[in-house]
Amino acid sequence: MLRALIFDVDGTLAETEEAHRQAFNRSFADHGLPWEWDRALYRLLLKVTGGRERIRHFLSLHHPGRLDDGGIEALIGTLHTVKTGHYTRMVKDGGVALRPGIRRLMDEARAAGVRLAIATTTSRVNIEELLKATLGEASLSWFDAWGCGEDVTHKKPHPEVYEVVLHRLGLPGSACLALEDSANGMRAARGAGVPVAVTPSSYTDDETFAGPLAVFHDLSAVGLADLRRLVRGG
Ligand code: XBP
Ligand code: MG
Repeated sequence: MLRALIFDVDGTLAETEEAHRQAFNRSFADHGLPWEWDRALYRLLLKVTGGRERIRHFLSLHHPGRLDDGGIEALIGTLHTVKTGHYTRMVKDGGVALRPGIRRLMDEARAAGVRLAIATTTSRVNIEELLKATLGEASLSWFDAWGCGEDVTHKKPHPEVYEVVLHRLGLPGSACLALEDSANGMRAARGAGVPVAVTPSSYTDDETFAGPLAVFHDLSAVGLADLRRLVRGG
């Protein structure tokens, strides 16, 4: 029986990655760094989850010598903090909308007593601002369990964030369904024994997904009854 829906955030609740990309670039410019992540490069960099990890990955590919600088970890931390400030301002200003069907699915689940949870790689403040800007302040209390970047040692595709969320929900993975947009997210959920439905986003629509229960173009025509049927297996 389906007891909880576990939502990924970036790419699943909303097409956030374009705002993340612009926020990274603004932070680089603020620090006088001539780095500019265009869409094609960002698509490749997204294979590494986590903002600080992504900057490190970029350096390893394009400026490997910088990784030997004594102050590089401090610089990466500062760049990421400033990037988060830019990102949350964009979200507060209404720059990111929910993807189709998300609001209705949450309403349906809450009305039916199916619990809601979040399992993401991004920072808690980013999720709070996104929920407040798109669903209103009260929506913060709709979620019984949050798993965020700060809560784990290993980010997706490692299953840790899902393990944290299952522990906080007090449910086995088989009683939940994860909604994810990426292969990394799908692997994380499956690694924790959580069945997954995938809805690719504009930055993951070229990925191949092995093993989800279903792949939906978006969730506009997907109801709770459809998700229950998926988990039951027919
Ligand atoms: C998305 C990510 C994040 C965001 C940036 O993961 O990989 O790193 O791109 O956010 P998910 P931060 O879809 O699992 O939420 O800079 O805060 O890491
Ligand atoms: Mg995602």
